[in-house]
Amino acid sequence: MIEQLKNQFNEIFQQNQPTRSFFAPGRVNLIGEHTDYNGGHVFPCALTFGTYAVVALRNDQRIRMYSSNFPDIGIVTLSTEDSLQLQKEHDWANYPKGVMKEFIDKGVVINKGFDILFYGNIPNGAGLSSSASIELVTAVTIQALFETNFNRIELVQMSQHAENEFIGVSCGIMDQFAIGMGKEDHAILLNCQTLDYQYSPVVLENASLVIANTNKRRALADSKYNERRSECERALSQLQKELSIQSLGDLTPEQFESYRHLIQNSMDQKRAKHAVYENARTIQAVEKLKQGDIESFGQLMCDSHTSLRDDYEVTGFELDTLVEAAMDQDGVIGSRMTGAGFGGCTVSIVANDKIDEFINEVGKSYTEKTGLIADFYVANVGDGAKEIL
Ligand code: NG1
Ligand code: MG
Repeated sequence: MIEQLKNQFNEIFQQNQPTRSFFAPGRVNLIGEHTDYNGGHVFPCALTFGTYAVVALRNDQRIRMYSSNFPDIGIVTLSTEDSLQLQKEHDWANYPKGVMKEFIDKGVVINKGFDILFYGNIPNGAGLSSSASIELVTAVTIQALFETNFNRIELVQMSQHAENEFIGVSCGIMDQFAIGMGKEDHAILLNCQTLDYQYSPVVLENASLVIANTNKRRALADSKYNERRSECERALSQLQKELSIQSLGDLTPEQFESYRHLIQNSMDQKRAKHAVYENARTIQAVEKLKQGDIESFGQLMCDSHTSLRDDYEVTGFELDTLVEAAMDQDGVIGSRMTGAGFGGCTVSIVANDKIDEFINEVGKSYTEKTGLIADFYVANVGDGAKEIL
């Protein structure tokens, strides 16, 4: 893969300086959905597919960027001299530009040009975080090229800040954290309020994680995402009239039940209920996984989906159809939507000897009901962003 990308690099940029190569994975969230911006816990893991960057310094001040995924856009050129007024022009290039701007804003002097080629093999816009993946691969590349010393969590926060400010998506920190801090064969239990975290081995006995892409575009994702955030903020501020809490993640389900009457709007109440219960479910699920109780972990995944469907209302026909079809199969231990919702992917735990049947049967039933074709990936849990040596 890397050899191929290096050849393409030489072809596109017509230069033969020694290159360095970097990789940042995509991620899948196992449980803890729409809890990150509510100060709760999430439990994501890094994947083995993601975004590659091949880069070489130049002897002048030009920065040239190319994505193999968007050949029609061609080479995007900027100069180190105008990099403070990074223009938002080319869609994909905004991600690396936004991250570069974070370095510049922290006082890093980008005084040498470079050529960089990106290639990503994550399905785009599917809730597997292609955006955070290109952000983090840029962050580790710039750190290496300009010999800066930000720690991992700083790189994660700079990437999230780039997405918030430069791209304009007010996401929580889950994606960048999972991708920046990922560890092979482990998922990360992250407290999104304190950033305390612990790695937990993903040991599924004779089963695997299977990701299914609805191939339904997440058209509503951004507007509804922001709407859910506001609903939760409103609920929180009404609870804060009697409770000294910082976020919905501070409440147990029992406390929530005693105070939910403070939330005036019944819709806001349902959103807050999801956030509080989902946070509790996530902590419980990780306990079960540690005890080797995969069945209970799977049940909690299903409960998470139900709550996202009925209380948070972010699933939709396609995601619900995939999860229902999955749970009708033999050897399926749990299944839920993953990511923001409204389309995108599901993640299921499937017994290894049932995976072929799962892909055939779930795929068939999904197409019958929706007219769409789902893609399936058996996921391996990989490392976080790194240089490929
Ligand atoms: P996706 O849509 O999967 O990238 C989004 C947010 C996360 C988190 C989840 C819901 C972005 C970039 N990320 O994930 O921070 O809030 O939804 O749990 O929007
Ligand atoms: Mg994204």
